[in-house]
Amino acid sequence: MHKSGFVNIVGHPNVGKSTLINALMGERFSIATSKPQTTRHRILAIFNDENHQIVFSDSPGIIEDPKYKMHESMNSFAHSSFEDADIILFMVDLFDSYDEDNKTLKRLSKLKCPKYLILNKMDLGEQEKIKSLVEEWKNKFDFDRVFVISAKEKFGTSELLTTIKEDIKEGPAYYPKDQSSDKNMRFFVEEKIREQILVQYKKEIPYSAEVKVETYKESQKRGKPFVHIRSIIYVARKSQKNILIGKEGNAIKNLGIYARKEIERFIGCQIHLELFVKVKENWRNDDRYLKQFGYMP
Ligand SMILES: Nc1nc2c(ncn2[C@@H]2O[C@H](COP(=O)(O)OP(=O)(O)OP(=O)(O)O)[C@@H](O)[C@H]2O)c(=O)[nH]1
Ligand SMILES: [Mg+2]
Repeated sequence: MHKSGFVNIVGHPNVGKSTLINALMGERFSIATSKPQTTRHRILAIFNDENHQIVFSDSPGIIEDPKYKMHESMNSFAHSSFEDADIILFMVDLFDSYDEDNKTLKRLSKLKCPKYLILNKMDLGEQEKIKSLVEEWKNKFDFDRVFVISAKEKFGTSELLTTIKEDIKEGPAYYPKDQSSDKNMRFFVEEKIREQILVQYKKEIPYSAEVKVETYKESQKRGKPFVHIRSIIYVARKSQKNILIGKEGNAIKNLGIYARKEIERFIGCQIHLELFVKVKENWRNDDRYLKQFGYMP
């Protein structure tokens, strides 16, 4: 018997949704950093084994006070994940508190599909404290299943995967069994570069930057696969371009070194990475750019 299902992970920014996707998939698929609003798109990660196909969906955390049109698009990706799930995983940081009238929880309570509460970051607390917090969560909110995990330490994640496999219904594979995402390699390259921008730059730089791959050319070098990648980093102001490039180009050189390593690991071959920076004033409110960058249809 073959089973399949759509399993959507939702939750506030920075709770560990992308880290969980990576733990379940067994590879660094969706970028995850210590900064909130790391994920900007809806990304499908497709888990396949002989008898199962689980289509996991990662999405941005809902932004309570959207400041740009880009935020509204991110929120629409987040909202869409509430609508098409066979199972919903609502993830929270175990140590955060939620009111009974929390908007997301209210919305979840109206959904018909099975709902799991995923209490994450259990590695950060004492056993006794965790026990009482879990009891509090269980008493306050009604979920079909509750898991206490550490996505980062991969604690409890294989049990979660086993339960999902049990709960999904008999059904066909929706995607070819060798496909692992709805996104292409260019997208993942852009994400790896953006991840390094999030890691290496402070304040508004990561939030003002967008990455687009212009050229992705596969070839051979000394009999081995080789990819040449040319990529543009867009920022919203001239001053941000200067910061991104840094004194004598040192900052962007460093960005390139780390991004190249991550991309090579992901693609599994050597690459040559060229990075350019362009200013597109206020792109986060500009429909043309939002379309070009995949935030709008
Ligand atoms: N200590 C600890 N940290 C965790 C755990 N899971 C995730 N994190 C950290 O929490 C931060 C946010 O993780 P992400 O996976 O990017 O969170 P997210 O929910 O996808 O965030 P957005 O994409 O911004 O909505 C990162 O620094 C992770 O390393 C965990 O189980 N324990
Ligand atoms: Mg994320």
